[in-house]
Amino acid sequence: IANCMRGRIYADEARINLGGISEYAVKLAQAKRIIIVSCGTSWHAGLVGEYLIEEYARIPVEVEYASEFRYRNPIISEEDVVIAISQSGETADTMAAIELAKKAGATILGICNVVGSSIPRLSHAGMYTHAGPEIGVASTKAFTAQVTALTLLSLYIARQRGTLPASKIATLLAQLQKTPQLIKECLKNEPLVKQIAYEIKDSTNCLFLGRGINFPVALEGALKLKEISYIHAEGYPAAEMKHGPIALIDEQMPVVVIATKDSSYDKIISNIQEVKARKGKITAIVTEGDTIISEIADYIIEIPLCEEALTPILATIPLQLLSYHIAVMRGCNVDQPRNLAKSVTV
Ligand code: F1P
Repeated sequence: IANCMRGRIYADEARINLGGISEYAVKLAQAKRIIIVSCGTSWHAGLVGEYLIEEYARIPVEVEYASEFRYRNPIISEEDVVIAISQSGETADTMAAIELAKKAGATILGICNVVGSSIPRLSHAGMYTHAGPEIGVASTKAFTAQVTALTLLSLYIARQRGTLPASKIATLLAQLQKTPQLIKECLKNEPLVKQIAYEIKDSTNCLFLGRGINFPVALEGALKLKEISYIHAEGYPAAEMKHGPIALIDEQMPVVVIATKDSSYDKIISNIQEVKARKGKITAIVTEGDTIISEIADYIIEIPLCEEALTPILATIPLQLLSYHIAVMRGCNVDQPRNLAKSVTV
């Protein structure tokens, strides 16, 4: 995980233990469906989780905004497993969604950061992300820790169900253990990120694009910028651009693209070219050594080469740093953004 706020930028390890869910291993492996409920940044982590669980464990996943889910009449069965994700463990919408699912007989697993908070107590079992306290209001290291927890969970279920070769699981776990080191590498780019922040800081809008597992990272990049710098930002799946947002692109529009070397790479290059043709200012998060995108983009930020499943953890770091520096340059209080509460308990 990386702490990216309040002038305290450092890499650390989140110690995540799956022991707490072992009692529910069979239930999880046999689940007909997994429903993830959460809000804000935690919802974005849930979207990464959807990709990972469906890809590796082959169980259908739905990711719901708890704030919507709680007010409709969702179809929930006893065979569903509901995963509630929350940094604070106190978010009222997420708690209400849990109560609803519990009444319908679903099994509830919590993924929370604050030990002893309400959501773990409402859940049947769960895991703590142990990312340490979020000093500021906006969630940063909790996000990378949540994604790490969901990566572990997807591999855990895949192992129970036999949906992924043991060798692939071993490769991913070995790489996961190296992420603190890889995150340190990402943090070395901070001076460059600061320069790019300077170029973007006076913009009124910003677009974030990603595909596949990195689409939720684009959403999170946009949310962080909105939350702490008050620049209007949108996250979009890059392939959706042609269905509307492309109309917004001109020389005034900064576009941040997650363009790492993964299964979406070729397609994202053509999306970047579409932006370039309309004079959008492109910042691309790329895999180190990339030579193709550096020819097209205005700025590139490299992250280390890693398995596709781990790119969300690494690609998030420069985006968090970017919004942090933009917010500081605009004179915003990064710890206490206006109108935002650390945990939304109403
Ligand atoms: C959810 C959340 C945060 C956001 C802000 C408001 O909180 O939307 O992601 O940064 O603090 O609440 P949580 O359920 O993850 O604690």
